[in-house]
Amino acid sequence: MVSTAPKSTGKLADAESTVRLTVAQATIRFLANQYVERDGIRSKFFAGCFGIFGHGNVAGLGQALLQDELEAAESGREPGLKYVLGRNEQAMVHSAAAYARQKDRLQTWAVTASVGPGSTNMLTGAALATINRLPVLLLPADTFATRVSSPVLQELELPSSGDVTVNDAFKPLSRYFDRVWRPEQLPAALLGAMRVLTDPVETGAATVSIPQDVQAEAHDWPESLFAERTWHVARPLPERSVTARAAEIIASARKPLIIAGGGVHYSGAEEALAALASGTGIPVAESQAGKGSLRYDHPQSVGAIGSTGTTAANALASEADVVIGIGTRYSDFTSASRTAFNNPEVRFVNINVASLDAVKQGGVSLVADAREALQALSTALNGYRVSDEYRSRVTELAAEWEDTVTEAYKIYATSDDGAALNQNQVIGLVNTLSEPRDVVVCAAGSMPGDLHKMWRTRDRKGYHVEYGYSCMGYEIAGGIGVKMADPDRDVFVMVGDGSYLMMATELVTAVQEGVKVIPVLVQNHGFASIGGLSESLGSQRFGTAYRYRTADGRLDGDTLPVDLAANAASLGADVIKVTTAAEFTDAVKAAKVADRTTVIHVETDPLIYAPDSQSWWDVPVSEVSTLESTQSAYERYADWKKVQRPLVNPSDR
Ligand SMILES: Cc1ncc(C[n+]2csc(CCOP(=O)(O)OP(=O)(O)O)c2C)c(N)n1
Ligand SMILES: [Mg+2]
Repeated sequence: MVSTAPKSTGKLADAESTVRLTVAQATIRFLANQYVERDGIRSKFFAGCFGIFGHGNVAGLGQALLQDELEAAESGREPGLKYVLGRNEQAMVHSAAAYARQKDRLQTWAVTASVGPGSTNMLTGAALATINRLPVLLLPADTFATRVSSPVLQELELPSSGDVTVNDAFKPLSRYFDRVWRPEQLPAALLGAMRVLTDPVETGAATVSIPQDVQAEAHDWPESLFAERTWHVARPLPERSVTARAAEIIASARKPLIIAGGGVHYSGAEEALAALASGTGIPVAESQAGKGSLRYDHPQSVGAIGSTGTTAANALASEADVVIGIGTRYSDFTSASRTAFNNPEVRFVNINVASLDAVKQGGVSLVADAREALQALSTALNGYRVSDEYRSRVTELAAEWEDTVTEAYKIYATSDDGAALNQNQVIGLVNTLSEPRDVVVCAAGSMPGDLHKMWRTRDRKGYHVEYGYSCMGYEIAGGIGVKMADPDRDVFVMVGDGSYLMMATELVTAVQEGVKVIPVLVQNHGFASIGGLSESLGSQRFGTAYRYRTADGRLDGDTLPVDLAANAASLGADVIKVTTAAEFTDAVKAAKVADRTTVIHVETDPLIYAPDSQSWWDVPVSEVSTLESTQSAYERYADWKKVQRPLVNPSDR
């Protein structure tokens, strides 16, 4: 419906045509017309809108999505925003974030939730997206702007303030937050959200909170609001003098080490990185988000670094005289809680599009797009090569770790005599039975660390472990996002029983949408990860196993008669229950040819761990205790604390 402003006199004569729509209808129409462009490639920014309706959005955004879908069907076009009904608001945000990651942040989803609990269920998802620097647009509904019938259902009603609602909790978790109290505020709010979502430095959760009455309110919008808009995703160039300084430091290095982070992927800098590594011989270690920056068998690849690193990367980090961070946040897992870099002369060169990360660890901050910076550095390094001796050491260390992994993956004859598999073997089987382009997804428990160490990544988008927030429950929802983003790949979702129990419900969404994922459900009756951590910290695995409470009041009775395979089947998935390696192999083959979501359920022993990475993670231990186990753990803790480096490296002073 187009109405034209009266053409009476003067300025009014030039007034733009307007369209009368509700705030919600205008929001959907605007979002459907947003595009991004990078390197000359343009694509729609929103793949669709996840949603769960309640009274806060059913008649506003819900009505607008319905109208969009019906109008599209009538005119034979795709809906502006495809609607997908999720099962849990947090999970929908995970799916959107995973989708964005798989698309290198060039496309994402909007997520609409009802007022109150529907909206606050998205808070965890918002934190995850912001921490992982992944764009998601959150559209929580809010209580009435007019407040005529306050207090309404699900209203916070603070005695100290009239304008605070539960949605204010999104503010610290969002890179952009606005509340649209009046229709006139909508264009600025949407443009603000788009600016942040498409900016590689700023990106994260963007939240536009729309009160339920405002969603349904009509307004005359200028037509230009709905014109196609293309947002350019920038590749900021490195400054020439800083590149020269960085190259000078690298060229002086005898034992340089690159740490590749998620920024390598988002910039699409893998080839530039491989060229630099091959040309110079500088070894490349990877953070969780950066894993897959190089193929695992690239001559300069030394695999994972840090607390869950390989012995190869950690040995090289310990000696390195120049560390070159590329697109890394230097989380505690990457720096082994600042115990990884032990050369007293170590210097840092940090390439990052975000100055926040570029200044970490001190040293030279090359604030730029990773691909651009790597290309500039390759030229500036002009023939620099590491010594043959260092090159051979890298090769040897990498080969040693590969042997360790081969051993951990090994299936012994006894494994096929009905003996249970251990988690290393499960990872090995999935790795060897999957195709190079298939994707492994995980987030929390013992598997992220084990995958970081041992997964042999063969494709740049083949490894997807969410480890900025390490959020239990992400796995299945995230797997759905990955599969929607990249339907040609099989998606293996590695999910522990603990994580599964937190958010298995998205299996229903996978079934509904015909999105096929392959969850590998590792049942070890509780928390192998936190159990092991607890033991190492002197807390004796207290409260980490799913067991009956016994007569003496402790949670250490028999394991519970819980059948997660039956649970998955009840949610509509196909399920294959396996014990042996042979059965596991058949199950993976069956799941790969199936066109439905197929869960592989396997029991493992929580007491068999991945090979040690000779590293540390700072988790404080009680300084005083009546328990001997805690006292000796504290002694070990205190020893590690002595190795921990202060915030700024000495060489940077
Ligand atoms: C939402 C959330 N709550 C708590 C934690 C802390 N935590 C990390 S791993 C873990 C246990 C995971 O259990 P499971 O999924 O069975 O994996 P396992 O440790 O057995 O490999 C817990 C409680 C978390 N990461 N996320
Ligand atoms: Mg478990």
